Amino acid sequence: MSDYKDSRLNVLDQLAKKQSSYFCFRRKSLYQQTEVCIAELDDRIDKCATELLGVQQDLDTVKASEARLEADLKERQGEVDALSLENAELTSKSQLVSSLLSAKPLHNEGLREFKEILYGDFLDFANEESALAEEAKAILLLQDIEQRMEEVALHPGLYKKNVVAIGGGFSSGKSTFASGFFENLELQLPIGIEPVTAIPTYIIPDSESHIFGFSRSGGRVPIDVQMYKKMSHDYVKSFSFNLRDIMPSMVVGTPFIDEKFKHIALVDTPGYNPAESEGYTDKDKAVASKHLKTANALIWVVGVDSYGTIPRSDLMFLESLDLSEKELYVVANKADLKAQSELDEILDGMQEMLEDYDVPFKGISAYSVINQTEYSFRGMPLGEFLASQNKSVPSRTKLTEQLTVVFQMYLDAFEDVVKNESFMNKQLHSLGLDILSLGLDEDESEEEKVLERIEQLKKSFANSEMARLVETAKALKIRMNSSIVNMFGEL
Ligand SMILES: Nc1nc2c(ncn2[C@@H]2O[C@H](COP(=O)(O)OP(=O)(O)OP(=O)(O)O)[C@@H](O)[C@H]2O)c(=O)[nH]1
Ligand SMILES: [Mg+2]
Repeated sequence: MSDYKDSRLNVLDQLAKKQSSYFCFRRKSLYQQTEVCIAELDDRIDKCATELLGVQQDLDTVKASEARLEADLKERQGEVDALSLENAELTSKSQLVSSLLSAKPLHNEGLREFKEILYGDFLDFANEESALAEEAKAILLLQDIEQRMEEVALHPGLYKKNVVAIGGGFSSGKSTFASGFFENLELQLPIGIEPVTAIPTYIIPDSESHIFGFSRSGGRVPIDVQMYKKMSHDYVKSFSFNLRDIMPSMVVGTPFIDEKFKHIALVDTPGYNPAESEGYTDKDKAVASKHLKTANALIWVVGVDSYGTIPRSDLMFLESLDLSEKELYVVANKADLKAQSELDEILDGMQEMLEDYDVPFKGISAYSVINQTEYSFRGMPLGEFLASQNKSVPSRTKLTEQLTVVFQMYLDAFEDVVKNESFMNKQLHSLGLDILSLGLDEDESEEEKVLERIEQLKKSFANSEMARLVETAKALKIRMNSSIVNMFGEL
């Protein structure tokens, strides 16, 4: 029994040994296989890592070129934006130019008649007569009437308004002063430290805001606020010609801050003395002068920051304007930049200079347009002067009066000639009588010859020619006056 048991154990022992070496062998082979797998996997991981690195580098390259492209795109976009802005600008400029060139002149029969007489029969008459020494002045006065008629015909809002022009050196604050009257703060005249105002602008109180440009041919075109804001010297220069040649003036109608200015129309003019650099500023003096001359009153703005007094060139320019029919007020602007003690000295100095140059003025105000504050004044204060200008001036009456002045100049000149001729006639007549009564030597034929020459001289001093010219002048005045009446009747 025990032998059997032992042999069984033996067998089992051997079996176990065999089994164990089999499992060892299996495990070993599995282990080896796994190691191979791991090595393969490591290999693949390395390859993948290398590939990934490559992909990463590609990605970086793509990202870098994407960034470059984006920057490029941005640059191109900027260029496109700039080009479309330029294009929009050019389009709006060309639209303005073409609408100005094609603007139909507003037809007014009275105005047409006036021009026809002025440049036809009147000029013939002026060429024929030689009595009036100041003929150039008479013609300029008639051209002033023509200009005023054109302005009123184009913008009837000017009718009955008292036109107060704002003049002065460049950058003295004229446009800022005029903008001070606007109720609509969105709408301001272009201002700046460089010469800004290039095109004279009429500013008329109206219930709504609107802007028009006047064309050379007598038409008008609406101008939008955005374009208007750009209407500076630089903008005018940016056209390849002088825009002012086809748009000599503009009108801004807008509600005024105060009802008490309802009868006033302002004219903002270019500075008369811009730096004579490139561009069209050299003509500013003539343009300013033309508009200042036709206004009823004049506000002269001086920037006290730059001069501290009225510059001599201002006084000489003022002297060149005929101020006899106009009221002048001087605004010593930018007074906020000076101490009160300096301001009184400045005003005294200005008053003295105006008196030295014999320039009549209603007052001088040390004023700050920006602060709308008056610090001191001589004569009347600015507010009082403006209030005194708030009067309805029927343009028709004013033009008729001006016409009367012109023809009176002719009639006075003719009267002087007639008086002189009558005097000469009388003298020649009495000379003839003296010769007859005294007798000239013994020779009667000589006496007759002298008397005949006296008769000829008397004929050359006969008044008939003058009487005809007086009649022509009177007839011209009646015709021109009725064309003025017709023009206003058509408005
Ligand atoms: N300190 C101060 N600056 C002012 C005053 N009024 C105007 N200015 C400034 O002066 C500069 C010129 O003003 P504008 O109104 O353009 O002058 P302007 O006389 O119309 O100029 P042009 O049209 O170029 O002849 C601008 O920078 C204004 O801001 C003021 O009362 N005080
Ligand atoms: Mg200006």
